[in-house]
Amino acid sequence: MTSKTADIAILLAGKSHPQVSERVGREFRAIELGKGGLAALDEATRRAIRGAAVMARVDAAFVDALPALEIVSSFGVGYDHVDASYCASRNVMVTNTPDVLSEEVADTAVGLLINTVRELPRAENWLREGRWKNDGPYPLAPATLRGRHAGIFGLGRIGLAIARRLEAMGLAVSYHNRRPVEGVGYTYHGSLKEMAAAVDTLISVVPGSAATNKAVNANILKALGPDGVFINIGRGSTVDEPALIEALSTGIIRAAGLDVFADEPNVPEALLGLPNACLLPHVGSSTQHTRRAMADLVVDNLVSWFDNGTVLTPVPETAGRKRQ
Ligand code: A2R
Repeated sequence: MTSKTADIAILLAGKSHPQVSERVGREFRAIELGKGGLAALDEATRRAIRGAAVMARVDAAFVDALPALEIVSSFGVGYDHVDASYCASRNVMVTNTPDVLSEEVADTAVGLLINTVRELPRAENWLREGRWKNDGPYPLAPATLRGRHAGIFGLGRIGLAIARRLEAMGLAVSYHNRRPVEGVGYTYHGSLKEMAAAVDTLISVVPGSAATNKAVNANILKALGPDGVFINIGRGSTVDEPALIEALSTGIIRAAGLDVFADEPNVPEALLGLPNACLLPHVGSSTQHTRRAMADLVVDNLVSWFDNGTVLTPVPETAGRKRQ
């Protein structure tokens, strides 16, 4: 425990990575948020809390309940569970954990794409169920990655890591962001619909936000077309899930690979029943290696804030702010 920060009260909210709990406990005065939530903390404790390491929802009520709160250090690159605009309005710094997970998530995206197009999980089940021995070889996969054209919805840090992999695998790559990215050679589309119509493989890796909510809807899936493959590695909220189920059930698109869902961990029964849906339980960054790096960044942001008044990875809403 360092003498400088040992008295600073830091709230651990949500299911913390063990390395976050352990390091916060070592560097600060850690306060675990129990099942009773903030209401279960006594007033003196609530008033003492100056930082929060979170894997939980942070809304206006959360911020208002902690009058001395200076910083919310969130685990994960997506921070749609944190009301960052409200935090900014209350002068509360918000940080996330970008970059350290980009390559891992890109690996998962490519694995999910291959599994979806080439039906590898189904082929493995064929073997495990004894069907190779009894019924013969697994049927030839109707789809291939050869000749595919991928459209990346959200060519940011993770999107670029996915694009580099797909390029190396021989796929054509296009993208849609609100603005073109300088210095990349991939074809830019100013509208998602225009891109969906131009490609046959749509990969969503945009953050969850009001602007991206259900952006991948029936019209986009129709534009993607009957050979279309949809991969979601970003946020479940970016897709109209009933429209996706309809598109997969009726041949509007060929297949989907999903790592994220609208209401996790509740995956719609209709999706579970679809053979052309390849489903993962939100494992994009889930390796011990990468989760440790994310945990370290959560704590490093807190340490830096209370040491020198700046952070390593602020979210855009609070970038450039310093501790008063
Ligand atoms: O729109 P831009 O030029 O700000 O580009 C960002 C793009 N993006 C959008 N594109 C179209 N319509 C929107 N409404 C929209 N909002 C954002 O998504 C940018 O290129 C990309 C996000 O990239 P980064 O901020 O670098 O995030 P990173 O690290 O790639 O992670 C993406 C998401 C996370 O937020 C989690 O939800 C998930 O992947 O793990």
